Amino acid sequence: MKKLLYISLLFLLIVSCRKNDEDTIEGPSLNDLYGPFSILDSLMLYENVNFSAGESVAFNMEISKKTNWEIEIVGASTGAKRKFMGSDRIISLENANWKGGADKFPSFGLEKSYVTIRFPNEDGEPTFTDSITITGLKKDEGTLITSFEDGFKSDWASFNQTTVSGSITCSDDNAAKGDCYYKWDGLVTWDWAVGSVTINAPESGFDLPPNANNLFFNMGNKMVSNKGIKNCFIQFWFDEDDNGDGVFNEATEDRFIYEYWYENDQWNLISFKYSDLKDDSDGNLLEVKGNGLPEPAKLISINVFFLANKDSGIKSEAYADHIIFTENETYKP
Ligand SMILES: [Ca+2]
Ligand SMILES: [Ca+2]
Ligand SMILES: [Ca+2]
Repeated sequence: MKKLLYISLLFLLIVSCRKNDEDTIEGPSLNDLYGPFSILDSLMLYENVNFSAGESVAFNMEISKKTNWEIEIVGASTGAKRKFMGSDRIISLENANWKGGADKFPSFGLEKSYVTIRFPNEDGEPTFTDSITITGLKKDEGTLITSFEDGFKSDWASFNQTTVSGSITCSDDNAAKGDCYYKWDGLVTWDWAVGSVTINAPESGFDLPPNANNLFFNMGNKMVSNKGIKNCFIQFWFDEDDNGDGVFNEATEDRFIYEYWYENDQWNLISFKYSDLKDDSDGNLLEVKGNGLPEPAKLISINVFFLANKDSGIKSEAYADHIIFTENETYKP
């Protein structure tokens, strides 16, 4: 009995030592450094995925050692991109579970998407490719104001300089999400103002959650021509019906103005907390005519205004798409 106890104690000791060794060794194991690379359990993707039905894509794969891998998914017609990276030996839904989102605008559409898996640190940089067709889009969280998919609403208004065409444009594969977006295009040599679209709330209002502190405004924007740092920007007007009489009075009610200046010529997500509208970019209280409180429930109009340098001598072109409010976090394209 005593002997048996010794033996089992010894055994326990060895096991625990081994375990300890593995846990405390710093850096990669010999197998990870010098072991042969092979795929033990290869990737098997379904033909289709319907994200709107709650499906997702898990890139299940098992390899012989820990090594860096990257999975890149690219939408065939949108060019949308999503990337996963890691170094675990087992790739599973724990570290690579695609729920239909892109890393940034443009978003994926109903399209074929190409999957490439690379192992950049292995001999010959082995690469695997596959594809999967998206038959249903991921569901957006939040309150969608418009993605410009359903035409110009009767509540809305627009302004364009005489030389500018500003309108909803569809089916040219340039949208940030869906098929359509809003586009301004024209040469304006006498004014920074190019054009604007005013999204007035329908009779029933925008139906936004009341708390400005966890509510984010989001919109996709792309500057295409007459671009450059300090050369063009989008100016938003958020008009609130502070007294609740159904109309906005410029002299007595809050118009919060927010400016987004050019950063690069890709689709960008403009995103900020609604409560941040009370301050200017230096953190000083914005001077407004109403009660000075950003109140989403009182918002009755959003004006999206494109301005660009009048002295540059070239036409100004910019796109806007997918205006959506989200709670607690920014929009995920
Ligand atoms: Ca759209
Ligand atoms: Ca009013
Ligand atoms: Ca207010």
